[in-house]
Amino acid sequence: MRDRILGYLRDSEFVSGESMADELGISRTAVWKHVNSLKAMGYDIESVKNKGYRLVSSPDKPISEEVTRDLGTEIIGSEVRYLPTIDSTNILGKELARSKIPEGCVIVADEQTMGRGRKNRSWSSPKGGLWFSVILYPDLPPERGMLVTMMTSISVAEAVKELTGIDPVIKWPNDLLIKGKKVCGILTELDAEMDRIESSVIGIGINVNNEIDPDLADIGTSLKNVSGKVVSRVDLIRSVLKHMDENYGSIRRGDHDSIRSRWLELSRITGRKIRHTGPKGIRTGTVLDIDDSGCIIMKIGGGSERIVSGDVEYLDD
Ligand code: BT5
Repeated sequence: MRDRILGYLRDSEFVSGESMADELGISRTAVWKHVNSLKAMGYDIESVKNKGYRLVSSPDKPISEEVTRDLGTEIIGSEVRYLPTIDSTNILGKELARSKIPEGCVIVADEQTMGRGRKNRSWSSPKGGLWFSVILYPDLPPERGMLVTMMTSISVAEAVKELTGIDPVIKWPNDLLIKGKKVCGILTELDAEMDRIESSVIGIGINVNNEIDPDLADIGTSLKNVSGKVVSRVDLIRSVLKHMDENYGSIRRGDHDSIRSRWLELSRITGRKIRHTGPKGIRTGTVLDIDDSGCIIMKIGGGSERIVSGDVEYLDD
């Protein structure tokens, strides 16, 4: 009912409480209550005597009503659950994935109290940023799981470019950097059997208008810092979801190659000298390629090696 009232408000300059009550078959008091709950959600609605209600502005909050409006995606954003505060959107995402919520469900929060990075590192998630998780059930073997992270980093890079004109660089395996500083991190958590992925919860953290923790100022930045203006979080998440829907379509069609080549284009990693920290310790080498599973093929000494996990630093900036 509230959504329909919002629809009427969006469609015309002024709309009377009486006409909405008639069309919806509810009382004018019920209309008034719904208008008040929209106001409490952050919608600025004025009421003018003899004219009715007018929507002055919508909140830039990633609430379902704003994110899903005419989104036009096939899978991603099938449902959007917004919470003002949460421990971690990935924790709830994993619970919902276990209960087999329909694919494409998004959980988004204004702030996280226990935001996590890889290897249990913490992820600073204050108000003003975009912290969300997307649940997918990709028909892929576990060793191809990295493809969903790759298509996600491509999608965020495309959305950032669309909204700010800035081209972020993808850093293996999951970061987006602008001028060498991290603006987005991705944490993909897979639940897999031997031969197939059961579910994939893709956690995406984007520093949008939030303050960067002083301890992270040397390594992190926000879109507001780099663009010099406030960026709409609603527009940004909508754009990310649309790009993800398109790129996930490529994965579903079995077109893994277009993901790999787009990722290579946006990462410009080939030929770079890197220092890799992983299970075998710290080693340096040159990136020869990224394989179909998203692993780095690194030239080291006279041979080459496949890098599956760990952290990478560039040595030739
Ligand atoms: C990541 O881990 O980059 C994955 C971050 C994923 C965050 C999202 S938010 C929604 C969802 N829910 C969650 O709980 N998580 C996901 P990693 O590559 O391990 O990087 C972590 C490191 O980045 C930390 O150790 C810090 O050095 C740094 N860091 C922490 N918060 C940051 C921030 N807001 N911006 C830039 N760098 C940050």
